[in-house]
Amino acid sequence: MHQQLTQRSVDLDPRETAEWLEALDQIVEEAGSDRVNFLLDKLTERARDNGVIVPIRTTTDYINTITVDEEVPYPGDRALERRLKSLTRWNAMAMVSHQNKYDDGIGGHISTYSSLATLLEVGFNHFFRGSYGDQPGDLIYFQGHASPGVYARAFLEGRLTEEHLHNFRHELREGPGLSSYPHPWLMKDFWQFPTVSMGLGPINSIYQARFMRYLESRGMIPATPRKVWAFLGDGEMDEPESTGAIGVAVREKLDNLIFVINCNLQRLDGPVRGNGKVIQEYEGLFRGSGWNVIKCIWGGDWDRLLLKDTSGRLVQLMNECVDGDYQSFKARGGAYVRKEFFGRYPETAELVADMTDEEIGSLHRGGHDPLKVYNAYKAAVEHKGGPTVILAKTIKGYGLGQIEGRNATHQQKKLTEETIKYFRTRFEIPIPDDAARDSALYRPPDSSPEIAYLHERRRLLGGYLPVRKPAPSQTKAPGPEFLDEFRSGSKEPHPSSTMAFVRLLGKLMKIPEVGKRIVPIVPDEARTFGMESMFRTYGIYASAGQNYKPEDADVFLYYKEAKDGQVLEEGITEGGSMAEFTAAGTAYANYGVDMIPFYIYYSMFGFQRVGDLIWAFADSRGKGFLLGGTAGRTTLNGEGLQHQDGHSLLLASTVPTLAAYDPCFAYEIAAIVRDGIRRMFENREDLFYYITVYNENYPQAAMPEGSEEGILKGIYLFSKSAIAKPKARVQLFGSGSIFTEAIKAQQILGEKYNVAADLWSVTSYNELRREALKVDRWNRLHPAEPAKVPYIQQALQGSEGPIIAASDYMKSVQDQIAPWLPGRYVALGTDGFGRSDDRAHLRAHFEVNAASIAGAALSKLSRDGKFDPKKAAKALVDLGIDPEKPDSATA
Ligand SMILES: Cc1ncc(C[n+]2csc(CCOP(=O)(O)OP(=O)(O)O)c2C)c(N)n1
Ligand SMILES: [Mg+2]
Repeated sequence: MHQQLTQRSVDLDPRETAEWLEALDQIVEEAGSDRVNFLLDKLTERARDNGVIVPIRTTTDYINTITVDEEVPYPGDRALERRLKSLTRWNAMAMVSHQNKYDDGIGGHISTYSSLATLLEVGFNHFFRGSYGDQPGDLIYFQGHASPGVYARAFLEGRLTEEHLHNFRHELREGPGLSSYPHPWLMKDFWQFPTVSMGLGPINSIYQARFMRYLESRGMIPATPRKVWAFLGDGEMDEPESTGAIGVAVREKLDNLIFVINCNLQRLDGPVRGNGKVIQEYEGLFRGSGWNVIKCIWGGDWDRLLLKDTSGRLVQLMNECVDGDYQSFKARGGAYVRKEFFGRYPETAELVADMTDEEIGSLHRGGHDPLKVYNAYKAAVEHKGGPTVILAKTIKGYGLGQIEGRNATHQQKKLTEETIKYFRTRFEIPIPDDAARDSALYRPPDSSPEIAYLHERRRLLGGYLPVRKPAPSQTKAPGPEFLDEFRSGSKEPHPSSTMAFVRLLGKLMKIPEVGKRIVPIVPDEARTFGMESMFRTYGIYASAGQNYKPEDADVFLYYKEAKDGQVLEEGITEGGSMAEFTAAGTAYANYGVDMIPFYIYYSMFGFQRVGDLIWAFADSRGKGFLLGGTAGRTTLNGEGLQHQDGHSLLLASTVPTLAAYDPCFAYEIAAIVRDGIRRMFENREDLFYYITVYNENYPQAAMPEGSEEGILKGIYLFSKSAIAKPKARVQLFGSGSIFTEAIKAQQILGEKYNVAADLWSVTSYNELRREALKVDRWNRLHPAEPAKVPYIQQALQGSEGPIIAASDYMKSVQDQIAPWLPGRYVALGTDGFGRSDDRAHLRAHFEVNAASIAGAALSKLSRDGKFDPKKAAKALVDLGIDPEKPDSATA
């Protein structure tokens, strides 16, 4: 294949070729591209009929996609822009180098930005819009490790001060600091998108572009030419998330999306594709998926050589060399390139006979040539009907002398004096030797032509970027009457908490002003959760509308797709759904509109599958509700080990801004959702919610008077035992579906053993622990003040006896509050792998059924000297518990 390709590049009969090409040009001109495609198809067909093997080619020669005669001249002041770029380069380098000199090992990256500088600067000077009239501007995902360059530009713009830059990676000192990478959590007025966990930028940006269309289609924002730009590393593209959703962008015709892949041919350890060509690989991948692919490989100084290349040998050579070669060419300089590259063929050696080694060594790559980059961007912005990817070839560590293109360049932080001097001379930074040695920052005065130019360009483009500017709240949370429907409990047939939630969501969607902001998101599980009626009522968002008659068209609740559909049916992609949830949950900041996403999914396929996307959501100050459906290790019967979730709550506890709840009853969910909307959207608090919902049907209880505060804080007394003269007293905690087992245990204990059991519904161990830790901390830091009492202890004030805390989650979830209940606490939970069986067997296996709860109560009472141990042992047997059965934790 390789041989075939290269042979094909050699033109055996240039005159004949010219005739064919001319004929083609004429048809392009006279009849347009449809006719050309028709003829090409016919030609291919005829060639195949004649026995010619026509390979399907998704790649083109290793040259620029945009030819010289297609280029427009550069519209900006090249000299001033070069100066600005050099200054940005300098300050980025100086900032990192300076910090590492004074704080050894503090880190930072120089070489990523040095490869990216032209790609960003052309964007800043000509493309990135800060606003569209009164609408927010373009959404830009910056390569995370290039943050020093973005800071350096903001410094030139006067948006960051010298103090900021001197506090790069010193966020905990006096004065404002700069975070290592883009983090909206740490720099909330600056960064919009956390991108440094490789692969999240690509998938999030695709769904951002899709969500932008959704908002436009639903009339939530006006349609603008706004773009989503994603700057990505070529190594980063290895992540499955990076390419996993590229088909979505084509299907959705996202011409508002531009990927720019910074192909510096290296990642952290070495070459991305030493034995191949990363640009060709991605060209094939993206073009094969239907993207508009623009390769920007060679700088303008190659044009002359390519023009002279009548033999086709130069293109052949370009095609032949692999990235490992190209990296060596850059790292080893001009003489080496003359010998090892051009020297391979007499024709190519001849092409550069009139050039010095130095000239050969400094032949540019496309990603470092502003004219080439400008033309690539222009073509991308003007492209209609689908997404564009620009594959720009660059040099890692560009301008850093000895470390240019070296395998170890990624980790370089401290530069030698010699490198700094070289850099200063190469980029003509007007600062004296000693200041250079000291990595001094440099900003010309505001009156200088370059700074004036910079401000003018940004003014024309509508403002500075990046900037994060949340709009004021537009949301009023539903009032207390929202709970009314759920206060009195359910009637037969009793619903599950999932059904109750779906009902609640429907109710919310009917409230004017709030309803239109709701974004239900499902990854092909709507029917699992009983949400299919929403398809018909609200429609499934489909950018193309519905161009077919649905199979179930004659049924009232048919599968309705619509351009203005409200439901986002993402298909089987938890990653994609999470990315969509992220776009929706940050719309308040990025588009200036409050959108309230509810993403409901199989709880098992949440945190452990897309945990990093959830982490990034938190970093983004995202707001919304995650609903872990089919929750619990024993409530989801039948499914087994890979479906039954007993730990998502524990994982949820690791996310600082996530309030996680494990409610049992409809009114609890209603209270949590109502308060959630109030806190997140009305009050603009930075948090989001995780709520488990189960698929077991049981009576939804009536709401106990005065329980709302406890529901939100994490615990409330559901019912006190009515036994008059009990032998002993215990407290039973229950969460989620397992609370129904605690209710049964209360009965068993009372009726069979005359033990009084008070019942507590624990909606959130996570929240209780957080509050208690906060109080403890305050007490620790204020030893001279009266100690405050954590809510969990306040709530349990005066309660008597041991506490048995059961849930459908691991014991560690319950154990979170054990430190505040010393000596009283027994946790029952679902440690261990799930099993395929029914609920009764599962709950017996994991020891979270009513019998196990009752047994645990008696056992603990006996240990406390409140119940005869022999009777307790007999009770266990009577309750059907085998004391010698295997431990589910290790079974
Ligand atoms: C998920 C993830 N894994 C690993 C890393 C560590 N890491 C940071 S940069 C980098 C190499 C990046 O290479 P590339 O994408 O080619 O970017 P370049 O710096 O070359 O522009 C790695 C592995 C990370 N940030 N995220
Ligand atoms: Mg790279």
